[in-house]
This record gives sequence, C-alpha cells and structure tokens, in this order.
Amino acid sequence: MDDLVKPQSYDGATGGWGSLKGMAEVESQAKASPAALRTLAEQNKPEGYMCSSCAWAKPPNPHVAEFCENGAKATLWDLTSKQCTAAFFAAHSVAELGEWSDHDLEMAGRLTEPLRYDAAIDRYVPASWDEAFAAIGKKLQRLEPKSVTFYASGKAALEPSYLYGLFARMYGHNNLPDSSNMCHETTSVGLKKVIGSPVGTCTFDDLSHCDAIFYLGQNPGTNSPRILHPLKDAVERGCRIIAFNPLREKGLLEFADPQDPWQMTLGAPTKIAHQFLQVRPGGDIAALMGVCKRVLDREAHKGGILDRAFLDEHCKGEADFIAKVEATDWPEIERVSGLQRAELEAAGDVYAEASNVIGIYGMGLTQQVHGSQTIGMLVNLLLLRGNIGRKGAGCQPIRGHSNVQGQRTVGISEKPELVPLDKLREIFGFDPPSDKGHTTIEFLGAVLDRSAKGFIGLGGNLARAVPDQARVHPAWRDLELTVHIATRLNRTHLLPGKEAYILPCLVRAEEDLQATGPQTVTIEDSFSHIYGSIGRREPASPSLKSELAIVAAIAKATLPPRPEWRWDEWTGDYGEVRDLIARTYPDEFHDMSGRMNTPGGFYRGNPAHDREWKTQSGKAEFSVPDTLSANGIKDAAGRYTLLTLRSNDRFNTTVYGHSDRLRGLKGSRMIVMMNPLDMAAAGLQQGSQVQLVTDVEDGFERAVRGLAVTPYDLPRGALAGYFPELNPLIPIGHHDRLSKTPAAKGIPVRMRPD
Ligand SMILES: Nc1nc2c(c(=O)[nH]1)N[C@H]1C(S)=C(S)[C@@H](COP(=O)(O)OP(=O)(O)OC[C@H]3O[C@@H](n4cnc5c(=O)[nH]c(N)nc54)[C@H](O)[C@@H]3O)O[C@H]1N2
Ligand SMILES: Nc1nc2c(c(=O)[nH]1)N[C@H]1C(S)=C(S)[C@@H](COP(=O)(O)OP(=O)(O)OC[C@H]3O[C@@H](n4cnc5c(=O)[nH]c(N)nc54)[C@H](O)[C@@H]3O)O[C@H]1N2
Ligand SMILES: [Mo]
Repeated sequence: MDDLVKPQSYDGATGGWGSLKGMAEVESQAKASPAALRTLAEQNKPEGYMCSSCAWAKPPNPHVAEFCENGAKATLWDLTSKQCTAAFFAAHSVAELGEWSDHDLEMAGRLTEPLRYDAAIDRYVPASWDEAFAAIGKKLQRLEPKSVTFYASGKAALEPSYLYGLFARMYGHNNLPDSSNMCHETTSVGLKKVIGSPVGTCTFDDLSHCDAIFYLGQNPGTNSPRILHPLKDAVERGCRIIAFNPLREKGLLEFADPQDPWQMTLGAPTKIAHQFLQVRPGGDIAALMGVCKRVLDREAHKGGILDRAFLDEHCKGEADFIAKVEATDWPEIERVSGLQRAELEAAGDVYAEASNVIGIYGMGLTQQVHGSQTIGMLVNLLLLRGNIGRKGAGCQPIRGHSNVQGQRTVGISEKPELVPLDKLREIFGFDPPSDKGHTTIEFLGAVLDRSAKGFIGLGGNLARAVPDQARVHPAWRDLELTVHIATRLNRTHLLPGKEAYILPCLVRAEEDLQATGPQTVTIEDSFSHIYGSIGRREPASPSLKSELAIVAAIAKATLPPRPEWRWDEWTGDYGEVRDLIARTYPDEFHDMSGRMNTPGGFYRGNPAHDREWKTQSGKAEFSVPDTLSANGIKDAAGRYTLLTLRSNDRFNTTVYGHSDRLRGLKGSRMIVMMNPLDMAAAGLQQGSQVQLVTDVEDGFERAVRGLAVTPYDLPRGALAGYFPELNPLIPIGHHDRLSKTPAAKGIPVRMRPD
C-alpha cells in the first residue's frame, strides 16, 4: 500500500502544463476520437453546446478554447468510444459488478441500449423501449404516487427538467429532490431567509468591478477552473482576494493561464490570494465575526465605514447583530477560527478599505451542521457596507452541476411554495399536490423505513453520493421499482429494485434529432444567465433517446390521455416546451426561444440584485448566529473533524483517474490526510493503515477501513479524505439544521489501527 500513496509537493501553478497533461491522460483512457477532440472547439460558444461539467458562466466573448481542464475531461469522457453493451451485461452479474471499483464501472463506457433487470439470473438484459415504457407506466399506476421519488442530478437541461417536474405533479407528488439537496440547498434556504433570493446576486460583469473578494470554502482550481481567469484579471487590476480554507488549495495561491503562451513558457504565474487564512474546519462564523469586529471598531473610532443610508433604508436587525459582535471576545474567536486576531484585523482592513466587495463560497460553507448560519454571517459582513445589489459587489455561491440552479428554477423542487401551482392548474387543467415532498435526506428515511416504493433518477448516482451507505444500500434493494436515465453505469444502478430499468440517454454534445429536426436545449449558470446549447456529434448508439423524450414517454405511459397533455408534440419540438416554460414563468422566461442564443446568455433577473428583498420583513436581514462553530464539533481527546473533498481527477462520483494533481497526491483514493504533528502525537507514519469510525452515539457503528495516513498541511485536529469513498461515515441525521444538506465537511471521527 505504501507505494500506492505518493504525496509529493506539486510545484506547478494551477492551469499551466499540468492541466494539459491531465486532459491528455483522460483522452487516452476515454479513447475519444479525433472528431471528439474537434468537438471541444464548440464548447461554451454561442451556437455550440454548453459544457456539462460545472455551472460557471459562459462569457459573451469566449476564448478560442473556452473550456478548462475538467470541462474538457468531462466532454472527452462523455464522448468515449468505449461501449457498455448488452454483451457486457450478459458477461457480468450485478453481484459481480458490485465488487468493481467506481472507476472500473465508469470505464465500461457509454450505455447503449435500454436494459431490464432479470432477478432470476441477476443480470440486466436488453429490453425494447416500448416494453420498458409500458412496464414502468404500469408499475407507476399501481404504486401510491407519494411513495415514489423523482430525483434529478443537476445536468438535464431546462426543457426535460420542466417536463419532469410537471410529470411528478400530474402523477401526484412533490417528491422532487435534486443533487442540490446535498449541495447548495443551504444557499437556497439560508440566503433566501436573509436576502430573499435563493441564488447568487452577482452578474459575471461584477467580477470586473470589485476591489476585494472574500473567498470561502471553495476550491476553484479543481472544481470551477474557468473562474481562475477572472480572478487572475481581478488581481492584476489590484483587487485583493482573502481566502478562507483549511487547505492551502493551489488554485487560490497561484494560476498560470493555459491560454497565455507567455505565462505558459517563461512568465511567472499570477499570485491569487492576498491573504490566505487557514481557518479551522467550521471556523468561518468565528472568522467572519472577527472581520466584522474590526470593521465595527474602525467605525467606532473614526466613523465613515458603515453605509448608513443603505442600512437605514434596506436592512433590519443591525443593532442586535452589532451587540452580538461586541459581546464576542477575541480569545473565543481565535480559538474557534484557529486564526490570530492580527490576521483577521488585516482582513477587516481590506474589507473596510474596499469600495466593492464580493463574497464567494462553496461546499466548505454549505455542508456544515450550521451552514445556513455561516451564510447569514457572510451576508452580515456584506450588508455593513452595502455590498449587495450594486455593481462590483454581491454574495455569490459557486454552484455545482451545470444546470443545477436551472432545474430548481423550472420546478424541480420538493417545496411546492416555490412552484407556481396556480399556473400549472391553469395551463394543464389539473390540481397539483400542495403538500411538501421529500428532500434527499427524507427520501433516505423513507427508503430505510420501507415507505418509499419507487425511484426514478434523471441522471446522478444517488446511492453513492448520500450519507450512511451501509444502512441505506440494503434497504434500497427493497424498492419495488428503480429507473435510471443515465449515460454510464454506476453503483446506484447495481442496487436494482424488484423491477429495475436502465434507460440510456444522449449527452449534451450529441445531436438530438426529433420530428421537427435537431433540437436545442437551454441551461442556467451560477449567474442566472440562460443559454441555448445544441449538440452536433453523432450519438454513441442509434438506440439512445434524449432525456426529454424518455421523460415524456414515461409520463405518457403512466398518465391518463388528455388532449392538452401533448407529450408527443412536446418531444417533437422543444420550442413548444420553452413556450410552456415562458407561460409558467412569464417574468423570467418570456420569449425564451428568441432570446436563448444571446451571446453570454439572457439574464433572468434576481430581485436582491436590484435591492428588492423578498424576505418576511421586506428588508435585507441581519442574523445573529447562536454558535461560533459551524460544525458544532466539540474538542475531545482522540476526536478529529473529517472533511470529505473532491479531487482533481473526478467529477463527483465519476472517477477519471487517481491523481489529485493540485494537491500533489497520486496513486490511491483510500487515504486520510493529517497534520504531521497530529501524526507524531498519535504515533503514526506516512502509509500507516487505519480505519475511521464515526464519533456519534446513535446505536450504529460506522467505519471505513483500509485508509493510508498521508501527511498534509491541515490545521491540527482536522482530517481530510475523499468523497464518495468516505460517505459511509456520515450519519443521515448529520445535516444543516435549516436545509437538511448533509454535513460532509464536518464529521466527528476517531481513528483506529486497521
Ligand atoms: N472537476 C470537478 N468539478 C466539479 C465537481 C467535481 O467533482 N469535479 N463537482 C461539482 C459540484 S456538484 C460542486 S457542488 C462543486 C463543488 O465545489 P467546491 O465547493 O469547491 O467543493 P469541495 O471540493 O467539496 O470543497 C470545497 C472546499 O471547502 C474547503 N473546506 C472544507 N471545510 C471547510 C471549512 O470549514 N471552512 C472553509 N472555509 N473551507 C472549508 C475544502 O478544503 C475545499 O477546498 O464543484 C463542481 N465542479
Ligand atoms: N461526502 C460527500 N458527499 C457528497 C458531497 C461531498 O462534498 N462530500 N457532495 C454532494 C454534492 S455537492 C453533490 S452535487 C452530489 C452529487 O450527486 P449526483 O449528482 O447524484 O452524482 P454524480 O456523481 O454527479 O452522478 C454521476 C452519474 O450521472 C450520470 N450522468 C452523467 N451525465 C449525464 C447526463 O448528461 N444525463 C444523465 N441522465 N445522466 C448523466 C452517469 O450515469 C454518472 O454515473 O453528491 C453529494 N455528496
Ligand atoms: Mo454539487
């Protein structure tokens, strides 16, 4: 095992030659054709297709190669020439495939034909589309609608997503969780509570006008590399970036632009963070409290720091918040944040002296037990100087999947109050259910108590992405029906219910030919811009169908026929579906088909961006945190705080390879990163084999074995390892209090020799 784990410091900057090499490695594994490589030139261009990796903006004036290492990898992976055909399934039983690694399952290639599970031989066998749709429809008719959940993973475009949500409600439930429930639901709930908007308030252009960025809990080099271009430009114009992260992530330190020949050969990379604050896990509420304390001190001494006019006109709760900051002592702030007063004061000075500040954040904030409170705290800081709702300022979550924000926008939500049910009633003539549906966590509860009977997955690998897998997986197999609309084989497919289907679909870069010709779809990025996307590649197999065609066909097979439910016509012309979206959401989506090819996308608007606060009070609300620790983990002998992270060579549960290049780690994903002083204190060496055990007493033992200890620059008491390998350690009940987002960045664990 020792030689599998090769920690080495990575000397290259983010971007640079390493990223080109990373792409070449995926290319050679995926065996994409030369035509697939040419396809990359169309990525993220108007009239081209939109990258299916992350949700970063697609700018109006794209670079010749407007993609990043990971976007290119995702596309090459999609366009692999490897195929996972019926012959593959004839050769391997489900039990056997269950023993394969995630990487090997993915490496089987693209799914090519519809499959049905045959329990007698424990294999997936070919099924015709008609047979599959008829059987699924019949089964859904027999099940109680509220015992069925329709999950979506964040990739499917607005048109199929709209029909998916509509189908769920026509069928009779709001059980529409999405990957967002494990991701930015903390934003959807926490940000909405304080500023009335569930999404980021910035537009892409704001990044060219800010002079400070507070950058918390997001790893741009790995997860949204295209942001590095505007960050680099911002730094070069004098903008100061203050990074808060327990890991000194490379992308926040320096960046060499792979599209800049000079920087790639001779030039020095651009230094990104002005100040890098290596906060303790969960220490952000305390750290931001320290920053606010400095800002308020300066106001008390000299004045002129707070934006009084803004506070008076737009905010509520300022006095209570200020009282809380004053009552919080520096020693407590230093202890919980792990940062020194002088460092936080320096950050406070940067904030106080900047005219326009943007707060950017990711999973380091959202996946905590008190994540919504940290988001409230970041908003508190921004409100003090009116840094929301004006040019160059705002609060900006970095979203994950390429259309995850858009799926929520068009109705994939378990919260009926977020969907214009009256409009659905008016347009389609039915009574949509109004009771709340399942979040992901609530669905898992229903799987465990066997009240869940059916599952449809529009993409994703839900059983592998969720907490508590050792408990959930056996129960999952008791479902009456599982249906996966998917591109590649994954672990969730290997937990077939009593009736089970895999329905293979097109990827975004492939041509989607329907009755009226090739179809365009639309997606929404993190900045609420909507773009058209058209694929031109020949599909991997002639038997593939589009996500929209599959959703519509299942709906048609399940629901009673009604003249106004025009599933076939909608499938034939996606423009008709856009018209339905425009009728349902006229303010945001009027003339959607006409506007979707606007370079840079069309902006659907955001009230908070215009200082219209859709909160309970009608104001932007200061919030008073009731704790300084976002993870709520108390220090105790032998207890560590575990962070589960993404690595470079993967997209969520899709593992492309075994190199975490930007962290200088290679060879194995079964590692646990640890501070060398903690290693010495525990008598461990590099490569020592350990197991981690969850330190929660709820009657269940949760352990992951076979982990190799790897020295890493982490705060003391913190451990880090990989998602999804360490997911069995997260208890289902361990989630953000408000939004139920699993707290994957703050898991209390103990370590044992293995
Ligand atoms: N290549 C690639 N791109 C992706 C993905 C992928 O898997 N691969 N996934 C996509 C998806 S769905 C999402 S949601 C995004 C996720 O993108 P990110 O939000 O960057 O998610 P993570 O990598 O999980 O980790 C976030 C960062 O939080 C830091 N962190 C952990 N705990 C704390 C804390 O307590 N405080 C602070 N301040 N920081 C902390 C970690 O060190 C890490 O740098 O990326 C998207 N893009
Ligand atoms: N411990 C821990 N757990 C986490 C996280 C963490 O940071 N730590 N992060 C959470 C987050 S932020 C997220 S978003 C979730 C991710 O959870 P999911 O979104 O459910 O998982 P993915 O790995 O993105 O799903 C990959 C699968 O989607 C299918 N697929 C890929 N492309 C397409 C497509 O174009 N169409 C269709 N129909 N299918 C496609 C393929 O079959 C592929 O195997 O995981 C969450 N779980
Ligand atoms: Mo995500």
